[in-house]
Amino acid sequence: MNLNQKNISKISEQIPCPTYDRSQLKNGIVHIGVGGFHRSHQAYYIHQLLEKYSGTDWAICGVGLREADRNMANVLNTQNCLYTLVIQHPNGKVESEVIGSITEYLLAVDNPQLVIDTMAHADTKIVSLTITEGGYNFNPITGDFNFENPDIQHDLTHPNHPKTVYGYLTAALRKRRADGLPPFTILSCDNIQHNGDMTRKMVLAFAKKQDVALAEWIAKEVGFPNAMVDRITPVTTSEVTNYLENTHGINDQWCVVCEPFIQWVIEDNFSNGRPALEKLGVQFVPDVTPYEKMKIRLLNAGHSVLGVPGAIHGHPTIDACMNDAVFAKFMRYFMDKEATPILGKIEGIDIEKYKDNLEERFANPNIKDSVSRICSESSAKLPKFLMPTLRENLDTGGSIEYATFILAAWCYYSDKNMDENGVSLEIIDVQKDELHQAAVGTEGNWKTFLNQPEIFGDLIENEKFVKEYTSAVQAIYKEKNIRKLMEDLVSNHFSKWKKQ
Ligand code: CS2
Repeated sequence: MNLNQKNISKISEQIPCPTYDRSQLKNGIVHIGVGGFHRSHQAYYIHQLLEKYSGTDWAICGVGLREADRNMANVLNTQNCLYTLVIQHPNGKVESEVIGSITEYLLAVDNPQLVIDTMAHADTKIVSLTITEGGYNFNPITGDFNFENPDIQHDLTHPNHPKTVYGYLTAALRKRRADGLPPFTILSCDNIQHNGDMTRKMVLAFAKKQDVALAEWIAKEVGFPNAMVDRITPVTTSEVTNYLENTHGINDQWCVVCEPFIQWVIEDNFSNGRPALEKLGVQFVPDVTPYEKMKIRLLNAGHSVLGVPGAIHGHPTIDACMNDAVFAKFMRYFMDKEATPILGKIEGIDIEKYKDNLEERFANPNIKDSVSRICSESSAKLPKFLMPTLRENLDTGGSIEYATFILAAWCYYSDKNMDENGVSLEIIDVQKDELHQAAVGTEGNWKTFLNQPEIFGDLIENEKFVKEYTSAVQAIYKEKNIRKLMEDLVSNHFSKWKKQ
């Protein structure tokens, strides 16, 4: 059975399918960046809203901005935008459900005007984004908008034929303003602290260059809620696709697999209405800062702390890392000794429980979250997830050895391109070549990798950090046994290699 609207009644004999009338839905949300995460998280919440409560206003029109999204467009369009969400519990229980909240998928490169018109349509109340941590186009050192990006320059001179998210957002807002419509809310769903404030700063910088009056209108009228999003969503593998085919006879070309845990905390700052997501457990709070900081500094950083050395050692997945007592302990010590002291107390949250729960989530044996996904785009992730904790500990005199060890491991990973067993690594990073170039030659100059100010800022000038980094990187290159060094660190025998 191919997954599509026509086959829904047959498929519903196998697994739950939308019971609401999809043909009656209006697209209140346009979402840019329809990856696995959007489909396991926001689209799942909206699906539940449509399923449990009446209302037709908040369906989703998905948008892909890049040529690389063509495959997704083809699959979703042949499946009437239906897909199966496969929720994998740690005890082996599997819950599969067909999600129907996305009603349309547009590939922007094929018809930019259609995307602008859809965003500018009166029904659209929210434009949400998962464009990845690296997708916001800011200069990592200054935090300012990067006008040097050729695509941005193109968008500034071709306002009606944009390529970037900023070109689309401003083109659609310009049209709404001219049409006398209220603007949509811009809702970032990426793992960046103060993601709403940051998006606002970027949109305003771009808009101001194009049209000062438009920028003023945006500044006054558009809501940019900060939000914390959470659900671990690994890359879909053929194992999951085959599972659906073999167990239920469903042919879904791009199902999504995820953990049972789900969380969304949002500042209630919407300029044009919002769905009643609180009915589904979404938390609306006045200030999301403590939640996002906790999530990014523990969960996302914790992932990298396992993933980077995991890749070098040859652990294929995060649960395999957690199954290795040395890795699990190393990650917990990082959280306890370096991340937690910086977080301080968070009102209403038991941090110890939060960390215990993270350990369980990471160890879920049915998630199989590949370390290659976790290490992907480390050049955008580590400066956001890990380095702020390191810097704050440098300022306060706190421990830096775990975070620093991970940066040293990242140098080795970027340099060697293969694990310690000689198996080549799948490195996915837009900066892959630059990282490799920066790491080559480490053995002649131990701190050469730090000569990347766009990533490390001025850390190379910090004596304490450089000393710690140099001993870690030397040990990793010389010992060629990262697990052993991690074991030394967690069992306090580290003086052995630190003195070298
Ligand atoms: C991961 C996240 O990208 C990463 O490295 O830490 O994708 C993580 O799985 C999600 O943020 C979970 O909510």
